[in-house]
Amino acid sequence: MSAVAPLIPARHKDVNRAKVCDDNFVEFVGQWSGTPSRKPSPDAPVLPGSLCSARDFIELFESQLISRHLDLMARVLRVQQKVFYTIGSSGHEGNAMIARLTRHTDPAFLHYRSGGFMAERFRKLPGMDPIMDSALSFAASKDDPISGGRHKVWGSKPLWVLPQTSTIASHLPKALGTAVAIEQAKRIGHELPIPEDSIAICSFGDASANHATAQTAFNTAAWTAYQKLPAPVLYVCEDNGIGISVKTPTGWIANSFQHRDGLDYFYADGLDIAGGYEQVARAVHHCRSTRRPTFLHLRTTRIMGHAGTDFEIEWRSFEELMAVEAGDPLLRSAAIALQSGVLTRDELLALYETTRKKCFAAAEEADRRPKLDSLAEVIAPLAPYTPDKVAAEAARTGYDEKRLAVFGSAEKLPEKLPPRHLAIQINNALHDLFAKYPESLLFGEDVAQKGGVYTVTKGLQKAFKGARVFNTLLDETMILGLAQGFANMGMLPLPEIQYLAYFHNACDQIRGEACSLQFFSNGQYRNPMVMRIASLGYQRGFGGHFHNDNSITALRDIPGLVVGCPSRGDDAATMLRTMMALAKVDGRVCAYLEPIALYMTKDLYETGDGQWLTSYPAPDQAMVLGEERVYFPEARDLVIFSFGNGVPMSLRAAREIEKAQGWKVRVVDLRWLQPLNTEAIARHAGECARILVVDEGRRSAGVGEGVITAVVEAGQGAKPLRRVVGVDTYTPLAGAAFLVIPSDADIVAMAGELARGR
Ligand SMILES: Cc1ncc(C[n+]2csc(CCOP(=O)(O)OP(=O)(O)O)c2C)c(N)n1
Ligand SMILES: [Mg+2]
Repeated sequence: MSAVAPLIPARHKDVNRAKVCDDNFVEFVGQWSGTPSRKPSPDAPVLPGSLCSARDFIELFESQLISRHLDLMARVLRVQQKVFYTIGSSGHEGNAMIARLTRHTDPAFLHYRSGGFMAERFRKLPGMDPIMDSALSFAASKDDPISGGRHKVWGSKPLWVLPQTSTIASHLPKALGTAVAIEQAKRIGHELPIPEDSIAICSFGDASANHATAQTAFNTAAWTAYQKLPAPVLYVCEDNGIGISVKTPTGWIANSFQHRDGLDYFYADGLDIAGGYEQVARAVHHCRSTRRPTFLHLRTTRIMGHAGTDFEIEWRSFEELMAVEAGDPLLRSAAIALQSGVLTRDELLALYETTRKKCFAAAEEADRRPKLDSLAEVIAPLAPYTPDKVAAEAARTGYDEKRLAVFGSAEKLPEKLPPRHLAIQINNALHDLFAKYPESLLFGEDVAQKGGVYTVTKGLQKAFKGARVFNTLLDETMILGLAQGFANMGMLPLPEIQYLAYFHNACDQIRGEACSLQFFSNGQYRNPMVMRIASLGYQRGFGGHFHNDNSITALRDIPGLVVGCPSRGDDAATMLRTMMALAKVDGRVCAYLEPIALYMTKDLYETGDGQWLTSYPAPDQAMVLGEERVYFPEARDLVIFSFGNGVPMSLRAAREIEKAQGWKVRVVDLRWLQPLNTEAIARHAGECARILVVDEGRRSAGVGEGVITAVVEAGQGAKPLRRVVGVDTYTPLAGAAFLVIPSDADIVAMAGELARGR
């Protein structure tokens, strides 16, 4: 033990920094010795020269206190297992100003330190209770009005706060997408669910601003503004100078954003309501009136650590911690309250303690409320499906005039024309669906004038104009962010990803964001979309891995995502109709995989036989989700399960197998790859003597594994069964590609093995 007296009083050395901050506040107010001014009238400036009135201030201060006491409560009750989340808002409570200066109909995508913002936004509608609603979320009670107990999120349906996942920066693209959508709606005559002059608000931390997903959103915002296109997004960077334990270099945010063309920079002091209010007001006004992307650099600090589990004293000095804590914005607000005469010391302390009591009482009440206690409840909002409504919507007609206008005349309607190949029928289906859904939009790289790399979208822009069919900048994350934005505003987006290989770098926009929205909002928000992806291998003449990627694995394990892959033109049309209906009716996110190598395929068995051409199904025809196509249903010696390119290959191989083995072969085109129709798989496996799975994807984690599992789980695993699959490798260029993916001959050979009992 050192004989020297510690420089820092023992109380301040407490490992429990929440308690230190709490005590600091009480001590600060108790010891305040200034001379208060005469209490201002509610409409008078809280301090001379401030734009913030006394009324504004006192409500903002109350919101700050609610936020703070929710944090303090969480730290105490987490230990008692009554609260399950401790990432707090302490030091960031100034974000309440943004809520006050915007409307409850401005869609908000919030940083996890948004307690102040939320408490303030709750004031915008009568009869709402920020404390109880938040407490229910902290307690993971199924009465939590936003997530139904699935996660502690900041969110509210009536208040237009869309809940976020905890992946930092992933919400920035969709916030911009929402801003663009607000403007685009006017151009396509879509009625918005919010006022036309709304802005999208999006907050995040200073470390998060460096993330690739954030940077692409900033870049796209600037790219949009550069073309003089409106994008009213208010990006709020809550700069506390640190990300968990990594300090942001001093001045980095200002340096990096102050002079960014197309992203108008504003600074506000989030630690000081009296001064910061006007600065925030200026930024909000700029964004709303100019409709330009606006970057608000909000000064904050972070007290009480990153989360309850972050014992800062283990990696920071007490001196440093105390310096940070001295900058607590609540101390500044308390000083303003006392100095302005808005509150006396006693009133302030009473307000502080009453707010504490309310938060604890709400938390105790929340703890008594029911939790999610059945699996069915947990997953209820994940993947809603109302089959009858979807079927009716998919087959809905009644837009004949529009069809005639699009296709030219009754004789030119695609169902009246001779059979055509896949690309043409997808193109026809898109024209049809654009006539059916005036709120649909298609966008991606090269999709407009060029009509896509494979001309699948050719003519669509001409027919439906640039507001509905347009090229984006080259960034898949942003394409999918835009899609979410349009969907948030009630439109029906069809984003295109140029190649499957390029989906992967933007996967989180579907995995972490789009597919999670219904789950984390308990079905209250939805972002329906049909994502088209040119996919799979077997291209001749345009080779290499990245144009022939055959991995569907990354899509198949995304909860709630529907994945389909048509192998022929008629199925492509009916599947697309069903996906649009799934999006429209049940808000689903769908991935529509277009096998590139089959786009132009006309023949099946021999050159010129035209057997892979199909007639266009009339618009009242649709495919049921999960329904397979069966070739030779009477055959029972062997069933081949396949999809995509594997279907025509299996059909050709079936002929050879019949010749070689004398077997009648059934071929099942699964068509829907997620969810897999395990019942149908079990049925066909049960009816046939042998089973082959032809999966052009890779051996590991591919669709084939799912099919075999379904077969085995259905009790059919004792039957002879084999897989013909791609190799676990990248696809090489030119002819070598065909060494790593299944061929007709491989299927025939595998049937031979089955016959020999190997
Ligand atoms: C994509 C991603 N990477 C890492 C994390 C883990 N993580 C959570 S918060 C955080 C720091 C964020 O710092 P900042 O953006 O400054 O926000 P602050 O917590 O300081 O408010 C990190 C690394 C994450 N949530 N998401
Ligand atoms: Mg930070």
